[in-house]
Amino acid sequence: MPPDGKLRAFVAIDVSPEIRDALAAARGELADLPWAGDVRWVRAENQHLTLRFLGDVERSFCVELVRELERRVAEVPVFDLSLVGLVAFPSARRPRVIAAGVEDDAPVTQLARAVEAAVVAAGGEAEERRFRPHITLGRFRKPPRGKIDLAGREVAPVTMSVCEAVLLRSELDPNGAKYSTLGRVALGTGVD
Ligand code: 3AM
Repeated sequence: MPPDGKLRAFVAIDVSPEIRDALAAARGELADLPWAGDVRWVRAENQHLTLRFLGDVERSFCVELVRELERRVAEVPVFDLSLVGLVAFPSARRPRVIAAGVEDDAPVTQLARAVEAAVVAAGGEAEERRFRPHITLGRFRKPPRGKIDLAGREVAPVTMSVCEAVLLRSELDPNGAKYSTLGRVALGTGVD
């Protein structure tokens, strides 16, 4: 539980039903692998692309952050996001997470930079770690023995239009996190 008065939050892209379907099919492709039973799979409704994890923050910070996000995210043009490939994070040798990658990091990285600028402007700490866009499919309960091989396992190259970013609250639960939406901010349409 976060300390009194705080909430655990992150900024993300909510994914489309078509992307959820493609992720479910990709998960099916992994079911026969020896380590598949060691993975806690993310429920479809919880799938998203995390732009910035915030940790435990004050409600007042969230209010200020949404204000900053509204200004900065509006300057990022709406873009298409396509799935490509399955990856193990942080590496195939020591995987903690199985995820779908995205094709063309540039637009989503631009959005993540705008989010980062908003976090700092709202009074948050700067993020040191490099942004690596992915959509988590599942997390290892215990690390598999040896390197895992995802060769030949695919995810359909589905595309969605990214029109907004969301600020989500995360409540941890032994049955999986519960996410709720604290705010939504629109990307720019190029029309003033
Ligand atoms: O959906 P993904 O996996 O990309 O891994 C967590 C998840 O991202 C990440 O925040 C998202 C919502 O829970 N996360 C959780 N704890 C974290 C931490 N301490 C974290 N990211 C960085 N540091």
